[in-house]
Amino acid sequence: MSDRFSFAVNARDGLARTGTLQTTRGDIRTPAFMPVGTAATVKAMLPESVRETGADILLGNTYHLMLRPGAERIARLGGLHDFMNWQRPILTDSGGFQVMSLGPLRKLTEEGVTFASHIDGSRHELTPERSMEIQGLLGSDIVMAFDECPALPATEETVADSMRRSMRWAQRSRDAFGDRPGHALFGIMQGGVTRELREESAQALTGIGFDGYAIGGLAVGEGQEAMFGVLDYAPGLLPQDKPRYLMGVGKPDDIVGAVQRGVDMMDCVLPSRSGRTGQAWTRRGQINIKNARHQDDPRPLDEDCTCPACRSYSRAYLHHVFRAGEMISGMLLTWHNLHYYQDLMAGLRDAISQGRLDGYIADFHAMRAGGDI
Ligand code: PRF
Ligand code: ZN
Repeated sequence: MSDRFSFAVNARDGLARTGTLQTTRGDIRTPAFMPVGTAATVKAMLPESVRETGADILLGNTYHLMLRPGAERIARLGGLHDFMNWQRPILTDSGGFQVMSLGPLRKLTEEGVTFASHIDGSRHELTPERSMEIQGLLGSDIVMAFDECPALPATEETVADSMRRSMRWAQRSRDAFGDRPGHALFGIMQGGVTRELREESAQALTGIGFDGYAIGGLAVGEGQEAMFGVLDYAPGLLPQDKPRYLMGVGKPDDIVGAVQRGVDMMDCVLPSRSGRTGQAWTRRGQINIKNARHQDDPRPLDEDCTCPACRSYSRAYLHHVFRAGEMISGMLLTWHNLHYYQDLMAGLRDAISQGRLDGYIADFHAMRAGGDI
């Protein structure tokens, strides 16, 4: 690990922690939510607007960028930060998870995975070594080990075999990554919802040694109760002094529950994707802006929100532009949702620092109404 990448826990409240991840491209305040910038853009947002919502770091995807525009091209153009005009930290996912969920005609072997592009059908291969190479070409600050994530429910044997292969791939990822000062490599725990498999996976990863540890293989159809069941013990299997990243999570109440159980980082397409489909997330619950009952409503989405959508536009306007298919609809709702998510993270960080997380979480749940508000 480089001395230019470090993690310090500043305060704890129960199992929750707040801290700072230092990188050469700036600090990441944890617990952190990472907006997803799959195709070298957080859809519908300028990078400076993403920053204004409070994001310290973005997530990018090996799978999408290797297919279009290509990792070698991005490297020739100066790397992903310059290419997309985001100079702060970027974490890139390693591609295996996206191949399995998006790539047709995929074939998994011990070596890696071959698949057809979802864009033009061309054939490609990803291995731990190639994934490390691509993430290096992109210039990612936090590189993820190459893993495989089985969809749940799956038999325990399937989950065990897959986890053990991911651990062999984790070692190959570590070897291929080598020593890259200023760049971090995170391992990814697998093992489904089986405690013994999670323990075996944690042991394998800590034996190899990573700069941070992700909890993968959750939020893949097991439901929140089963996910929290794993999160009740999984963070505790990982080193106390390293960041823990829960991949692909989640809804606001998933995030709150994960932070309460000791998770430091998360990412999810939900705030950006649902912004484009007319869903707004607020402290009081969800708003479906498509609903006709908003068409005469002069109020903002949330009176207390300071985002541009809430400062300057009514629900009636947001309803209108959504119905009319105007681009500003996705822009405003995405901005609001990302702002809400970052506000939530800032609230969690403050509450942990001040030792009042339980009260914060009680208020969080009490404020929320069911259904469309
Ligand atoms: N592995 C990787 N990326 C992921 C996941 C995983 O298990 C998940 C599971 N929720 C989301 N993204 N590499
Ligand atoms: Zn708002």
